[in-house]
Amino acid sequence: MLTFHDHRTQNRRSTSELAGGELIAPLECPERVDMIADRIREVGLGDIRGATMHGLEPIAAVHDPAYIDFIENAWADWRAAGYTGEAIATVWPTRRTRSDFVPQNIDGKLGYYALAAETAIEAGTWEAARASVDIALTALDHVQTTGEAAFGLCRPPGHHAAFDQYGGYCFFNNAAIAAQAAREAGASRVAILDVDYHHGNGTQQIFYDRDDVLFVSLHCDPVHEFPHYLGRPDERGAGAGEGYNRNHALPPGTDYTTWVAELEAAMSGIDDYDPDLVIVSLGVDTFEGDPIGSFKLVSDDFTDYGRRLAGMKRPTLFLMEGGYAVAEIGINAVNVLAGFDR
Ligand code: Q9C
Ligand code: ZN
Repeated sequence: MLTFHDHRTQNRRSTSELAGGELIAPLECPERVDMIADRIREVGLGDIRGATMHGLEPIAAVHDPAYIDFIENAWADWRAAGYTGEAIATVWPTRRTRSDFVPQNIDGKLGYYALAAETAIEAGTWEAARASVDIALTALDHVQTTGEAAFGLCRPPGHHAAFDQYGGYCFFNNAAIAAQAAREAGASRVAILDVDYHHGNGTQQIFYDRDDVLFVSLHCDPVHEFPHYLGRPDERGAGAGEGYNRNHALPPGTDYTTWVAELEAAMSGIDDYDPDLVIVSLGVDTFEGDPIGSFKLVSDDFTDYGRRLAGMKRPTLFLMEGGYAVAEIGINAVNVLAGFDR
């Protein structure tokens, strides 16, 4: 399988993640992609090719143009306000305040557009987030022109990013942008299968009232886990999208036997939908050694489910999402891809 990547992703070098009341070194670090790329070369998965620029139009087909402007200018606005640390939201529109206007002040803007405080914006964020989208769209181009599967080694991840919100380490929703681009290029139905440990709240929201993009997610029940306020099984879509959003919420500590039974159910639903393209939001934070996940998958389990995904026999685009056990992230992510190719 071919991999697509772009070194501009390494421009995101945040030094601060708000966690447990402290600023820690961010879990979503540049070394994550180095480990995956090293493993791809080690096992000979296939070539790693560069990404081509796709511009802002495909991003604006999914995200609010004012939000895109905000991500572009947030760091400069923050610096202009005289702040020396990284840009972190500290105040939010909440129940019984207003959210029908965007404040002009940078602190107000940050809270308006942030869905969580752990994710800081810094000098390289805009360029890296755009590169991540270009990777996804270049990998999509390959799937569409050849029918072969492809891997977009995206970073930063995307599935928490909504129409006009960033957070959970995500800025632009790579999978949603690729799904929309595939629709515009002629695919009738696209399925997004999100296997990251966390619920893909952003992807769900973007397609919630649509039946042309099916969103299916396996994740830790949000009652117990980030993103906390979305991802329950009774969220099934709205209007024309009713029935086209499927949340498989699993308890903390879920092991592979339970997880893979749920994956089989999810894949059977995708098969019934008969999509022209399957986009896999590939988070490997389901690994037993993940520092923020609680699931119990071992490295061989990733190979096993990669093989099962190939059984769907659909054009497939893999896009990297989460996974924070840096020492094993390459083994686990590449096991899925190698299992698929087997
Ligand atoms: N102190 C993705 O996997 N909360 N994002 C972490 C630990 C944020 C995960 C709490 C988790 C975001 C793409
Ligand atoms: Zn995750």
